[in-house]
Amino acid sequence: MTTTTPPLRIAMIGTGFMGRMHSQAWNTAPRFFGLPLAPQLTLLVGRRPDATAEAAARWGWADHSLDWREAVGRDDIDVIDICTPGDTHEEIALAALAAGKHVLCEKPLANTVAEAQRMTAAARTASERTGAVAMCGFSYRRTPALALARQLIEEGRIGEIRHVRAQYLQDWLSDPDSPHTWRLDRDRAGTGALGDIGAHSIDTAQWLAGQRITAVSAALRTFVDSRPRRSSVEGLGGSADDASDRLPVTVDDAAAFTARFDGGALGVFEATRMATGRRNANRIEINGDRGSIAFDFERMNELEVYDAAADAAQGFRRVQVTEAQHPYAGAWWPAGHGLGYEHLFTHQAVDVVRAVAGEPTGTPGFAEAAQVQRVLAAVESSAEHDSIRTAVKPDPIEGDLR
Ligand code: SOE
Repeated sequence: MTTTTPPLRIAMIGTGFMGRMHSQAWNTAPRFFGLPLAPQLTLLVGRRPDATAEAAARWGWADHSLDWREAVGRDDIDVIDICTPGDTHEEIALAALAAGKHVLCEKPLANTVAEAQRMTAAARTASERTGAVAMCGFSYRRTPALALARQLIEEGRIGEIRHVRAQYLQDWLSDPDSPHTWRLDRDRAGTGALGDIGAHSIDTAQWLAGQRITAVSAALRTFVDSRPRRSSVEGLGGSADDASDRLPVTVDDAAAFTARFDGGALGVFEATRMATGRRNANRIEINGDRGSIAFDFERMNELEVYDAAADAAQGFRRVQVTEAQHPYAGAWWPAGHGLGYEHLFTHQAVDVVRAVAGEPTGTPGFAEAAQVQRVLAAVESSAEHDSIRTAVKPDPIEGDLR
């Protein structure tokens, strides 16, 4: 970036976990990557006056507001970055696209398929009319190890894909007195573990395999159906002052499903916030007829690779994805020094800037994210139909098993 690099003026809506993360990303991206446009943190929109002013000052936003419509209406804004709960995505995105802005929207794209479809249609119209970029923040695509996995699979290194095995395991709700959050409210979040983290697995699986999910068979479970009202500011986990003042949980705590892919692969998926000891284990393994890849975000700088022709005597090889030639890695530290969760969002900001400048980095777009939404809806529908009453059960046991 030089002083003559044209600006890309960002307004971000939301000051929670993702607001913090995206703020660091917009700040960091131009410092480490050569970018065709220079992101400018122009306007931060929050809900609480003091907290929003404080966040804007801390994270380097030039201005702040309590009304997202101000961001959409201002001529000095190019990109609207939506970091709010899912029930607000459609309204903000539609207004932003109609106003000729580029949009980056946090995942999942929406709370329902109908919303996602309207957002996709609006993105298509805006792209034709103004060249607007509309991307959804499936940030794990920007993990160097997963981007490398995608390259290897595209090169045919694991051959024809037979199995996709994806688990996204967290444990921040395993304590029944862990406080309530908007993420546990169906009206605000759409679904629970399914849409919040299972959506990442669905997106990653389809993107890596280059195949689409065409059928699912699912079970959803809510283990704790009420949680204490949170007295402090929004977050994940933590504690509540009064465990007896409880709000209902209206989403799933855990989801499990099998899936068929259009290229013939068989998938097994699991998403949970109840896997004690697993903080953020976003894992995927893909087996092809010539080899396999395996990844666990808790070891995010590594990719396990198995080549059936070369590695039969030793099993999986552990590739440290920290070399300059690996995706995104060359912009950072000397080999072996590793990256963290925040780098995914910096890479995402880099790809948004490049997409606005016309490079083919603007994926996933809204249409692709809406397809993930359809899979989420299919999982929910399957789980409803395959309830414990109607599920196929093994023949009852006669006598004991001794
Ligand atoms: C909470 O489950 C959460 O912050 C998700 O919302 C993110 O998408 C995931 O990357 C980490 O966990």
